[in-house]
Amino acid sequence: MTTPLIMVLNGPNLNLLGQREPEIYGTGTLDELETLCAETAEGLGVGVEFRQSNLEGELISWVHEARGRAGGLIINPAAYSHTSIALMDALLTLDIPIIEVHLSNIHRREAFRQHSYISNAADGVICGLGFAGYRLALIALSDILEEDQ
Ligand code: CA2
Repeated sequence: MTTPLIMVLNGPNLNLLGQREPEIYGTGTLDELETLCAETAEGLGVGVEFRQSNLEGELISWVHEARGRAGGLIINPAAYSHTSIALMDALLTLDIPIIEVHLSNIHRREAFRQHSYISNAADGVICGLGFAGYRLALIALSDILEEDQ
């Protein structure tokens, strides 16, 4: 039996984590978030690939790459959540479980953040729990993948 792979994709400006707006996004850095995901995945016995891009097209290409490679996908699309029909369409072509994660509670913020195109393509959505949201998404996907075996 091969170890299932979970891809974790992060959208624009998340490379700035820990450097700006700590009151909204916390003080942890993207590298620390990657370490948390790697340690969580190791404990769950799943593989993880963690990536960040500021480019919409690159995120879409990574979604295409997930087909046939990944057993599940976690995505924090950042501001593309609220704008990108193209990223939503790419995610809708996948037949693996998808969890959308936001560090902040987008429903308690500006009106323009309260709608996500990506939620149309996600099996689950976690928001407002900071880094813990990624850990919980990995646990949920690992449970789903185990049930599917
Ligand atoms: O809460 C989230 O995770 C968001 O996806 C973050 C996005 C925002 O556009 C979404 O509405 C909600 C913004 C990511 C920008 O990240 C920064 C991190 C540190 C400093 C500045 C921006």
